[in-house]
Parts: sequence; structure tokens; C-alpha cells
Amino acid sequence: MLKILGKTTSINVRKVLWTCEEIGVDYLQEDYGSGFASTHTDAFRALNPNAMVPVLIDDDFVLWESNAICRYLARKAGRADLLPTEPQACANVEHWMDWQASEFNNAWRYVFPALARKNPDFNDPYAIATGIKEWNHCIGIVEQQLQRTGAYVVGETFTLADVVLGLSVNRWKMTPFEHPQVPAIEAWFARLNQRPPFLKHGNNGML
Ligand SMILES: N[C@@H](CCC(=O)N[C@@H](CS)C(=O)NCC(=O)O)C(=O)O
Repeated sequence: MLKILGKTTSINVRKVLWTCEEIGVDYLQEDYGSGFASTHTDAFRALNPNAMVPVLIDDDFVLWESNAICRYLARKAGRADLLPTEPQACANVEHWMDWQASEFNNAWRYVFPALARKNPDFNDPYAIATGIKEWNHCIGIVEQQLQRTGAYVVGETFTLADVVLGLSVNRWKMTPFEHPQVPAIEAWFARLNQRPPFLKHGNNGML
């Protein structure tokens, strides 16, 4: 059976768990990461030299990087609805996934620990204000895209882009600061909320 190493409080682990539930594949999940089993061991670093979660183990195949794991799972299950096989349709999903992991995730690096985790080391008002601006800028890009599609991130149907951005946008919504109006995102969230895997691993009260 598939094994997923990583705590369920991790946004990146929850992407993988949500994807597993969409696919309907059985898995074992083990709590690794800060506050749980240590990733700073030789044994864990042999699986992921970054000492980070999630890590997927599929027999003797080991994979790290949450978005790569989601793509692997979708391809292995033959779920072209989640990740199309046609190159351009696939690229349309992948570029949103790459953007989520790079641009979007970098936008909240300071604001999230400051405002959501209340980490006293993140107390620079200028960095917080700049971070909010950058985060809202990324949200504006998602909002415009959803206004264009009127449904899901890439188009009329749900894909892996909705999984990774669904969790990211959930984090933005739950972090306490004044948020701009985002009607297309709200409508998309209402659509995602109809999916039991999203309620279980995405919009489940965790940031
Ligand atoms: N780019 C990596 C980032 C993974 C990452 O940042 N994982 C965090 C949890 S969300 C982690 O392992 N932090 C260290 C820890 O919890 O011990 C991915 O998407 O898988």
C-alpha cells in the first residue's frame, strides 16, 4: 500500500491526501515533521535530503515535492481529468501548479508566520505590509483567472491545479488581515466545498 510520510497539519501533505481521496486510492499516512516524528534523521534524509514532508513511498519508489507527488498519483491512476495527457492541456494545469509552488508560496513567507502563527520573530510592520500586498497580488491573479473560466482554475473541470491552489487560497482566507472582495474565488470555493475530499483535507479548519 502507498505510504505518505507527513503530518496532516502540513499544507503540502494535505495536497497529497486530498489527491489520494479524489483518486480513491488506499494509503497509510504517518505523522512526520516538526512536533511529530523527526525528519532530521539519517533514515529520513535518505528518503528526502531536504528533511521535509511529504514523502511518498510506493513499494521501492520514493518521491518528494508535494506537487510532483500529486502528478505521479494522478498519472499512475490514469486520471487524465486531474492531469490531462495532451501536452498543452497538461501544461495548462502544470503551469498553475508551478506558479503555486514558487510565486504564490513565496508571497506568504513572512505574513503567514507573523499573522497566523503569531511568531514573535516576524514582527516587522513593513515586511508584513509588503507581504500582504504581494499575497493579495497573487490572489488577484487567481481571481482574474476564475472570472475568465467561471468554474475551475484551468477551465470548466476540476484538476490538480484546483487542489494545490485550493489549499493555498484557503490559507489566505484564514489568515487574519483585511481581505479584498474576491467574488470569483468565493464562487469557486463554494464549488470546492461540494467535494468531500476538500472538506476533509482542505477546508477543514486548518491553515
Ligand atoms: N516544496 C516542498 C515543501 C515542503 C515543506 O515546506 N514542508 C514543510 C511542511 S508544510 C516541512 O516539512 N517543514 C518541516 C517540518 O515540519 O519539520 C513540497 O512542496 O513538498
